[in-house]
Amino acid sequence: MSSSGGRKLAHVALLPSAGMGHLTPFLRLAALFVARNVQVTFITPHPTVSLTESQALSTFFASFPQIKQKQFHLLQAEKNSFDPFFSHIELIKSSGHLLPPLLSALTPSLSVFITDMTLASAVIPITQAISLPTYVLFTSSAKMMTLFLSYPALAGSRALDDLEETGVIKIRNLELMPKSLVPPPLLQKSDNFLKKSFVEESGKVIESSGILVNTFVSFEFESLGKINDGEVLERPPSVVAIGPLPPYDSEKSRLQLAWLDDQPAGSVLYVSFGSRTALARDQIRELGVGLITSGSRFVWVVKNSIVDKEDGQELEEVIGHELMERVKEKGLIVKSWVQQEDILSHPAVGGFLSHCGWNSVMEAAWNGVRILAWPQNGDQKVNADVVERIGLGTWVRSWGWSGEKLVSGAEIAERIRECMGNESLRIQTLGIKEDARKAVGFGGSSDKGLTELISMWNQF
Ligand code: UDP
Ligand code: G50
Repeated sequence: MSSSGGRKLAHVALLPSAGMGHLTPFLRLAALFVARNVQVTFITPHPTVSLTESQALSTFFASFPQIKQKQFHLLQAEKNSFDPFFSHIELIKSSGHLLPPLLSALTPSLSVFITDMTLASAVIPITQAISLPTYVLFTSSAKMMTLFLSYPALAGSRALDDLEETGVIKIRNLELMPKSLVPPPLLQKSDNFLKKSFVEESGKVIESSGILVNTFVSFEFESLGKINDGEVLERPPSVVAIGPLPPYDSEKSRLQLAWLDDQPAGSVLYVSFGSRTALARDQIRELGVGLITSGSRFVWVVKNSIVDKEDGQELEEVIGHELMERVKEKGLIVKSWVQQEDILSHPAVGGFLSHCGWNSVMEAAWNGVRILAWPQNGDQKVNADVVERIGLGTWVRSWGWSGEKLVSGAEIAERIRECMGNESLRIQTLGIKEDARKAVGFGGSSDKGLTELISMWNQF
């Protein structure tokens, strides 16, 4: 705690997990805290998986000199063939015993600790031992949280077995979601990272002081209600919606945008599958054909490998010379990190072909850009379902999970045309943008949630 003019101020430490999808919301939350005079220490697991993460950290600390950075040096990584982001999460967890000396050296002493839902089982026992109130930032949807919080009970019952594909997953007679939305590893009989993670982390998250979630009340009213009214768990930790976490200033680069500046308002489709999803080569090429045939203008971010450092191939090798030439006529194609916020906030951009990683969904809502959902893995179908129900976009369910089938260029083109030409969807998404801005604006639901938390922490 520190004092300023006799008033106590909270000192909060943040510990994010691996990958941009987890790091970005933590950075945005830290920036919000600074704007509200909360003292922030940001703990950075070192090394990071991707180059992008280390670059984002450098830019961030240069723009926020008032935030203290503490490097958390991880144990030596073992090389394995497992998903690099999941194996890094394991590494951060297994380095947990190195945290106590780092925390006890911080001055003034901490009022509150905030960590990611994927690290709860390693962090909470440590912070409990020093009586440090600990909150969890849940970086996916509240709908996903209903599944996460009930998973230990579901996995211990027969609720996940013997269900038809169309069957509905229920807990204590509450309908959660159809089985078809659930991340496939959670339904497998054999052990896997996600199952283990859901059981271990969920069991500890319920011992936290509370959960912050990057969503907003009007966007996920039903799921937030189910949790906070005790329908999912009898005594849940309090769940506070604080989103959409707004981008901070240094995220905006204003580079790469010359081409967009010359396009008519709302005419461009932005195509990206996030920071850690590479489509199969044949699917990348069908997507290219689809984009060209759709007749729409587009900005296409092609991702050829899961981790950026390992992607040495030239764009032309990935999509082929002929396609490359045709694509250039109508679009901008890149095979590098782009500032998504710059693109989504550009007036030329009207649509977003997205895998529905939750950050992307919140960013689309923030900017009022309609989504053509193409979920690939993990929590993305649950998120796509939220998008479709609230009217932020459309979803072709028959396209299936990643690798289930090859979706043809002709079909992709048709759906792009439908989405870009959908005037009622365009108007609806502008309404969602207004709701998003209201939620974080003065007196809005997310603003109030965060204000109440901070004033409580200032008393600690
Ligand atoms: N992102 C970006 N540029 C890219 C790819 C991704 O800025 O080229 C950002 C995107 O804006 C979002 C995050 O990286 O904030 C990705 O998180 P998301 O939850 O959408 O998906 P994930 O990458 O975790 O699958
Ligand atoms: C990433 C991924 C698959 C996946 C998820 C990812 C989620 C998000 C929720 O983020 O479902 C989640 C909560 C707790 C946890 C892990 C993930 O321990 O590749 O399903």
